[in-house]
Amino acid sequence: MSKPYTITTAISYPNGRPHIGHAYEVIATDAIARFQRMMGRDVFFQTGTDEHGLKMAQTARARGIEPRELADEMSGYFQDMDDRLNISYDRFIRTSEADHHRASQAIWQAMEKNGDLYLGRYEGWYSVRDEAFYDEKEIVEGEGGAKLSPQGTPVEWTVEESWFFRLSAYQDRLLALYESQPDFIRPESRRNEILRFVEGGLSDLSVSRTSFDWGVKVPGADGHVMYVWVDALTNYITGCGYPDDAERMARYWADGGEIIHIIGKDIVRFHTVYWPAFLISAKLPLPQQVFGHGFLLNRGEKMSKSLGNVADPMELAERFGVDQLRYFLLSEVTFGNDGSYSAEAIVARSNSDLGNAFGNLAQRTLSFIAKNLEGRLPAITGHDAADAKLFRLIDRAVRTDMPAAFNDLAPSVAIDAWLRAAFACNAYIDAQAPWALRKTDPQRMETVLATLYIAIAQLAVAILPVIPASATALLDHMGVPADKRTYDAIGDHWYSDLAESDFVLAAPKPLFPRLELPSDEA
Ligand code: ME8
Repeated sequence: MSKPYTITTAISYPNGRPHIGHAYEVIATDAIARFQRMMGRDVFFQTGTDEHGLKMAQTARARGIEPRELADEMSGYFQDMDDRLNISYDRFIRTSEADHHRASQAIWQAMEKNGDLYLGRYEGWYSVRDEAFYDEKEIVEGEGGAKLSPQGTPVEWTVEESWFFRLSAYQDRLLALYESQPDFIRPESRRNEILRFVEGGLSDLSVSRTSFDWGVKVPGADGHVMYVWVDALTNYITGCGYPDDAERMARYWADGGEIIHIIGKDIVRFHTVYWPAFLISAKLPLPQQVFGHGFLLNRGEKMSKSLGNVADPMELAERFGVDQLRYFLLSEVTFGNDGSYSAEAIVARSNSDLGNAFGNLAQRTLSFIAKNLEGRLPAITGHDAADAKLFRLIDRAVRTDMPAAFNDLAPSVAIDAWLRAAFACNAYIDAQAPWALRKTDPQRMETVLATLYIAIAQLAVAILPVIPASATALLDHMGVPADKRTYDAIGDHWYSDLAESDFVLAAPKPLFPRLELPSDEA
């Protein structure tokens, strides 16, 4: 049995409804988790909501409700979105849950035992929007002399009694980590950013707050709640059984284990500086990799509530289809780079790749069989060189190129290999022209159709992580046995058994109906 595979998204602030950036992150992570499961891995996939902190407290106050009420309401929208988008999470964690409070207090005590926590007084800048402390040297001047964080968010001068974490003592250990585990931070551009930041020297980190009480209580320190990022980061080990379930920890959060955090580029510092320092201090294993994906922009512009261009992922899924949206986001954007989306780009992608390249291929082939052979699967009478060439090409895409790309967290590269294989099938069908063979060589026609049937099934399996519902519907329709729906098993000889069984192929319905844009958007 291969090693377990732990993969997580960031946990989102439920101070508003989910936006397309949240959908993007969880879809990408879901595709990778689904891929790993298909490779036979024991996967633990966690996502959820980050419910404490000042941002939540202030949003709730502005609405005249309690933070818990806000969290309950909004967290529900995130879960609904995940379920609607077919996200195969194993746990949806909410940081307000009891086991998470227990885990956060346990890691706190472990860091305290290691001598890394001390009581002091924080005087400095804080950004509520980022829930982040900034050094004086990082602050920039905005319009009218306003003080801004390097992310461009407003900061306020904050003075309060606070516990500190001795982050300054971790500079060398962190640099040694980045050196010995070059893939700890990906992509490369993010790694360089963090290297420069840590090489510049680290200040101790304020890790508790006394000016509000919406958070995890600091053990033994009345009036203190943990800084929201301390508890937020801890969510990853809560889900792995920390601190009570040693067996589960050994499975999903072990030294040398494969533990991957998928997050956005704006929160790489928290995950690659603070988080490993907390874990080293608490004597816990470190993740293997933190991947900071890019941002999604609306037609190239940053989304913001004031611009009114924040896309609702549920609306897009409703309008274009869940798999169409998933496919678009994963194929259009190179993982790690920023990307742009627009209604017309989703429509164009879906029509060209899913509709024309793959959907039509399946539609043409299956309806031809259903009609001309009355649903009996075509017989194979000796494959020729063209068939063998097509099989080799698909085998390479499905069993070599796509797994390599998914393993490398590069879904767009995997999709590219898949699409090229679909193009090859289209070229094959045009060259072989089975409709012409019907009169001249019906035996060869059957072999060609059978070759296509097998090829289409292989392509459907290979794209399962990206468009699980449509690919499953197609495989069900085609009668492909459930135990053959993996990258390895789909190359087995299941076809002749199916052809000899009493399976009858029904006339197919179009998988990806052509999408149209309303004329005012075209
Ligand atoms: O940062 N495009 O929560 P969050 C792509 N609670 N990704 C985006 C995006 C965009 N336009 N906007 C945001 C938090 N994201 C913390 C995380 S983890 C222990 C705590 C990504 O709701 C963002 O980078 O602001 C992050 O990975 C995730 O969405 C949640 O963002």
